[in-house]
Amino acid sequence: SLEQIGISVEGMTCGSCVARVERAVKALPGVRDVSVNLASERATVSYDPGKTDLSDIDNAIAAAGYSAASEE
Ligand code: 9UX
Repeated sequence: SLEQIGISVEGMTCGSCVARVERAVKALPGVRDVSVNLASERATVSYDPGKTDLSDIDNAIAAAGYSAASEE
């Protein structure tokens, strides 16, 4: 089953940053939907916890060059 989580993302300053974060998270297995908001500095992610861990999502955002802190 899918779970929806909010993630605080720091370091995004333009629309291309948003696209980079979305692309990085969408590439993970089990991720169904990603929505990133530049103004609120938040990502909302729907994913299958059986396929991807929350820490994998944080790590993917960090590897893309931004700072992520998921809020469960
Ligand atoms: Mo925009 Mo973001 O020129 O890493 S892509 S600042």
